[in-house]
Amino acid sequence: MELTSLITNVVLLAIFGAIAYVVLKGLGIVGTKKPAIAEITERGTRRVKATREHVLICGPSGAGKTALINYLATNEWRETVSSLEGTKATFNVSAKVSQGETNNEPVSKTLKLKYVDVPGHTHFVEEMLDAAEAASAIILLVDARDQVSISHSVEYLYELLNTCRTVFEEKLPILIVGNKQDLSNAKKATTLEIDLEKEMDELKRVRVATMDEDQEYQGYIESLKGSFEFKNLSDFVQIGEASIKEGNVDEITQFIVKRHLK
Ligand SMILES: Nc1nc2c(ncn2[C@@H]2O[C@H](COP(=O)(O)OP(=O)(O)OP(=O)(O)O)[C@@H](O)[C@H]2O)c(=O)[nH]1
Ligand SMILES: [Mg+2]
Repeated sequence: MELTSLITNVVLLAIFGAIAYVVLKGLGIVGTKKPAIAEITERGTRRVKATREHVLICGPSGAGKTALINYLATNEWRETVSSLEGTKATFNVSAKVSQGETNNEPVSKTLKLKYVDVPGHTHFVEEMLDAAEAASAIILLVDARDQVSISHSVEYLYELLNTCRTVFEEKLPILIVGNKQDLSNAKKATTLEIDLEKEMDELKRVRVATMDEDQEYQGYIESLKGSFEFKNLSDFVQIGEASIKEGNVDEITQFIVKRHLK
């Protein structure tokens, strides 16, 4: 008799426990999994935990993004037209890199990686920021002989450093490339650097003046006290040169391979 009532009590307790768990789970009190990506939609307040599985190629329209992705994939130069949508592709990229401190002889390394090229039009900015937050490295292309392209590239850099909290806090490597060095009036990396710094200060002035007072998150550029200087970001932002047309992409391939070597 006693054994029967004990079993009955255990069964009743189990049923009660199960009902309580279902009710508490429904209320979100128990059993809720911590999301990998915080569910706050405001980009600046969100830090994205991503798998970092692609190299992002971004920058203003006409800078040479599609030309670069084609060249890296095929080793051949092809004329391109402005893209209407992004491109995703996986292919091998090789570069000669030095190994460690004891052996200075550069050796050739080949890595298979995924690449994403996001078109340089304003309606792709959100797509570009999503791709940037999940990237393992970022290549920001600029048409180095075009002042408009240089000004627009600063807007991209502003978004990457100021709006993408993940990019700045995780110091995702960024290579800014002054492309079209085969053209006589293309700016070299040193001149480009000075130009970009000046343009960034001007853009910061405008953006801070029009900033929303209730804005929760202040990005790197907005919270800068003095002038914008690349030397303060030298641990993850570099400036290089290329001529995709002439196959001069060594700085780009070295950047990619070095970044992904284990
Ligand atoms: N002279 C020269 N022209 C280049 C070079 N790289 C690209 N171009 C040309 O620049 C133009 C724009 O190149 P794209 O690769 O289509 O530019 P994009 O950045 O993909 O532009 P969107 O798709 O509009 O965002 C094309 O006419 C290319 O042939 C280069 O190194 N030298
Ligand atoms: Mg394109």
